[in-house]
Amino acid sequence: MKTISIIGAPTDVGASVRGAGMGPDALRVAGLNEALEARQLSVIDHGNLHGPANPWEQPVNGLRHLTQAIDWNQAVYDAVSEALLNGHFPMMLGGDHCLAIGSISAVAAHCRRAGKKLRVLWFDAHADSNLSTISPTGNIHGMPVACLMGHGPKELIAYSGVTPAIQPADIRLIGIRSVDAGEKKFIHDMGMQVFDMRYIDEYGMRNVMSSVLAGLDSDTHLHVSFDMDCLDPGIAPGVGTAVLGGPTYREAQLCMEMIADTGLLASLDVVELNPALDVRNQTALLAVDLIESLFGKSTLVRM
Ligand code: 6HN
Ligand code: MN
Ligand code: MN
Ligand code: MN
Repeated sequence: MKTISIIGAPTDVGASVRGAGMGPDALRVAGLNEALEARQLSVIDHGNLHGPANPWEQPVNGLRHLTQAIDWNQAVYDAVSEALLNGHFPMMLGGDHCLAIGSISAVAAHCRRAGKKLRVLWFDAHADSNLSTISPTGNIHGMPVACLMGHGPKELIAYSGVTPAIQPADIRLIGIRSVDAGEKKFIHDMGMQVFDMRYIDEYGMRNVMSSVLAGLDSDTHLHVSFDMDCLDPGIAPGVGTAVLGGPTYREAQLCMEMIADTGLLASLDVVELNPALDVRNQTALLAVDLIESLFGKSTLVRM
């Protein structure tokens, strides 16, 4: 039986809007653990990690709350590493998206140890590929993709001792519709594969998912980093940086179902849920619904 290690990381130090720190408990209140158990998974909920409070300061040298982000990501890195060493499936509940630096750094180190290939699917309205020199906000949740590829403050890019943690070819960005000018250039310079909303409109989600899942084999560790603001705000209002024009409910379900079909999913981040902006916890309930599909629940009738 697969064991899921639930790791809560209740902080919003990387975000522009307060509230994402309440994400882990909102997901529990929405029935996450019970839903996983109903999928015949064994669940160990490690509770919430501890870290520095949000001092709510202005950016310094283009980075806001750097020391706090370093500490939180160290805690996430350690917890995700331990789960992987124990043979468990780490599920990191954010918290804002800067925490994926620690989470994916741990996953990448595990892949190097185990001789596995890594594929990261980054679902987001944003590209999260900012640098301190080009970011319009200085918020570190806008920078994790760049940090993971070795572009960022030294303490944030070297958790495993190996920099960069991942290569541009290891990651696919999906659902993107809000990219800053400097980010666009960085994405092109790095040669990253981005499946933006225009691409999804033109080719359809099925083709997009076929492309992002192409080339996987039994030696691949598949990691999903799911920013709840990827979804259309009409169905997911509980996020701090909502952008119109995201995937519909069914498009999102199809993503999850096609990932489940691979049988390769081995770690997950669920981030940017902001209960302070949610309506009757509906965004958390939607997250749990999508996670059930990620673990094989399906509306499929045909055999
Ligand atoms: N997220 N591109 C904007 C910034 O401030 O860098 C927004 C980033 C949002 C990040 O939602 O994880
Ligand atoms: Mn443990
Ligand atoms: Mn994000
Ligand atoms: Mn986002």
